[in-house]
This record gives sequence, C-alpha cells and structure tokens, in this order.
Amino acid sequence: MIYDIVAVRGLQVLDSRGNPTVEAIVYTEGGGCGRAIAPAGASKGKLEAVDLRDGGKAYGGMGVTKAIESINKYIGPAIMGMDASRFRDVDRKIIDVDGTPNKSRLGGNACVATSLAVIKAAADTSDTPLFEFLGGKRARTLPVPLMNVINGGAHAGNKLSVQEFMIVPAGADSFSGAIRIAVEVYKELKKYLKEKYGPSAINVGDEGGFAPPLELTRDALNALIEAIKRAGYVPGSDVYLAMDSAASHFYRGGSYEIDGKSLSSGELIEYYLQLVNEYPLILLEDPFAESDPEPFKELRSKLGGKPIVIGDDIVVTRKDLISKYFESGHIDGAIIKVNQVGTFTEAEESLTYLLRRGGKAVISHRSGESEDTTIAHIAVAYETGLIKTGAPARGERTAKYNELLRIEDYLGGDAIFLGKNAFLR
Ligand code: 2PG
Ligand code: MG
Repeated sequence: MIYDIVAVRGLQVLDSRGNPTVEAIVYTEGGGCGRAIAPAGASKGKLEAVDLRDGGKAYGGMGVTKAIESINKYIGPAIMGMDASRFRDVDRKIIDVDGTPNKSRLGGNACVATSLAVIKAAADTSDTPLFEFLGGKRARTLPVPLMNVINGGAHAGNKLSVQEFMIVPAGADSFSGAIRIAVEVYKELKKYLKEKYGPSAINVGDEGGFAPPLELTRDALNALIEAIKRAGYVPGSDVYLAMDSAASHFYRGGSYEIDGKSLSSGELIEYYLQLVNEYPLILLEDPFAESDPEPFKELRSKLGGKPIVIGDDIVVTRKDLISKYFESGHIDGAIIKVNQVGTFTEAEESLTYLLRRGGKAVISHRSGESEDTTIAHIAVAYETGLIKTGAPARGERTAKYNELLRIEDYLGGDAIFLGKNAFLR
C-alpha cells in the first residue's frame, strides 16, 4: 500500500538557540517523505514529556544522539510497514514502545519528531497540503496570531517578571491583514523603545520580541499601547493585548515576586483585575503557578470571559489535566504544544476535547524552535482560530507566519478569519 512506512531515520540538527535537536525523516511506499524537527521549551511545566539529552562534554551536554538512536533502533523498526495515513495507530505504537508516562525512555524529542514526520509523510504521499490532509476541505479558518513582542521572564535577560507581552491584531479582517498590522506595530515599538530606553533596548529575546531593560509589567503594557497608537491603530479594537505570565517562574515560597513586590494569590488576582481595567487584555496565560491552581478559578469567574484564561504549564497539553481544569472552571482553554505530550495523537485528543466543548485551543510554538512549519497546518486543520508563534521576526517565527500566508493564498476567497470572535467564550 502506498502509505506503508518503508524507512525512518533520525538526524541531529540545530534549534533556534543553537542547541542540537532531533529531525525525523519518514518515507512511504508511495514515495512520500515527511521531515519534522522537535522544538524545545525554556520555561517548562513539570509534567511535560522529557527530552533525551546526551550529557557529557559535546554541545555542553545538549547533544541528542541518544534520541536519534531511539528513532533508528526502536521507533523506526516498530513502525516499519505501518500505514502512515493511520497515524493514530502509529502513535499508539510509539507510546507502547516507550512505555513510560512521560516519554522518558525513548525521549519526547524522538517521539514528537517521528510522530509529526509520519503525518507529513502521509500528507505528502497523498499530495495534499498537511492542513487539508488532517482537516479535509472544510478546514478554511486561519488563526488569529498572538505575537510576543516584548520578552521577559525566562526568555530574556531583563527584570520583567511576566514572560510574554503579546499583541493580538484581532481587528483585522484577514490573516494577511493581521500580519500587516502586527509588523507595523512591531516597527513602531522598536522606534519607541530605542527612543525611550536607548539602543540596547531593541535587542531581541528568544521569540523575536524585544527584551528592553524594563522592570514593571505596566511599563511593557504602556509601550505596547504607545506603539499601537503610533502605528495608527486603535488599542482595544484593531489590536488587543495578551500576556503569558508563566507565573511558576516568579512563584517563590508561596508568593508571587512581581514588579518589586511580593504578592499573595489573592493580591495577584486583584492586580490582574486592575490591569484588565486599564488595558485591552484579551487573553491571560498561566496567570498563576502550576503548583497553585486554585486562584485560576477565582480569577476566571471574576473576569467572566474578558479576558479568557488559558493554561499552559498547569496542563502541559495533557487531556487528563485539561479536562480536569476545564470542567472545574479553572480555565477557558489551553495552549497546545505537541512536544509537551510527545505525540501528535495525544495533542489532537486534547485540542478536540476542548473544541467540542466550546473551549479554546491555542496552537503554540516553543521558545526553542526551527524552520519546521507543522503547527501552522495544525492550527488551520482543526480551525482552532488561535496560534501563538512569536514576534513577526526571526526566521523560525516567520516560518510559521509565512506558511500561514501561503495557506491563506492557497485558499483564496474561501479563507476565513474570525478576528475577535475567536476569543468569545
Ligand atoms: C510558553 C512557551 C512558548 P517555552 O511558555 O508558552 O512561548 O515558552 O517554550 O519556553 O515553554
Ligand atoms: Mg506559556
């Protein structure tokens, strides 16, 4: 059969931070080929799938030859001859061969690269774009991009506690229109930061956003508002704001170290409510630490959907955790990162769980990325309406946006863009 897997190989390549990472290459009987590269997080949830790293001297211990060996010696032989178009069966096989709850035997990096290479090989075999292979002809919705343009936390060398300050050009009427707005705001932000804080303020962080020497959350939000206005757009109708606090990283000894203060959960809730009053925030990600889930629920109920509350580290794309916190009203939805769970099928189960119940699924990159564009296709295939993949700068970020521009072009007049409706509860 044309979809039968006939060869599987792993290759060590580099990610956007210059760390080794895993590329998997899968070939099918029908001449199809899929390649996929594992990304890597810096601010990881504790329950994420575990990557295999070599340790030792080479590459500062970050080498992935053991993960490559997992592909060549174990995963490859196990999935050889299987039908790539039945990718859920292939993923079950990978999960079985690994046999651990967190992919620690084969390595999450080996599993995710192979799993994604399989769907790409299947799509290639049928000569269909990946989004259409997965989503069929009804998949026509381009996502609203959440673009991280000021980097803090674990992604930058400044003192901002909050990790990501995002602009959300949801007032656009198309994906390409959203990209135009975002680029114009990004350029104005660059000028403004340079004017106000000097030339070193426009150095960029891991996700292509600027990493200015700011200390306060409000300073970053004010800079975004200023840039939106200078670009000629209206904050809160053309462009909204979003934040990924990644709050686990400033939670110490039971309190939140933010903006020079030490806040209790209750005080942090009040602080977010003030910020929501002052700024057009449309989405809050990980506002509290993964080890402190309770305040998610109180904040979410006080916000009433404006903005929506999204979990990342607290749920790490796992369906059991997503369903638990979604059903109990802690979150409106989740960040979906395939490498947090290690196979495409597990991520698919999580995102379809949410979408079928009116929840939000934000398809997301990692801070360590590559030229791989698979997540762009996943966002369109499942019509999640939302994607988070960094600033409109740095090749590994623009690779995803460029792929979405190609998909929009391919769909022509059939393309749909939900704009701010993508955020409605
Ligand atoms: C996050 C991500 C991506 P990292 O926290 O949402 O922006 O960061 O990949 O470092 O976990
Ligand atoms: Mg996050």
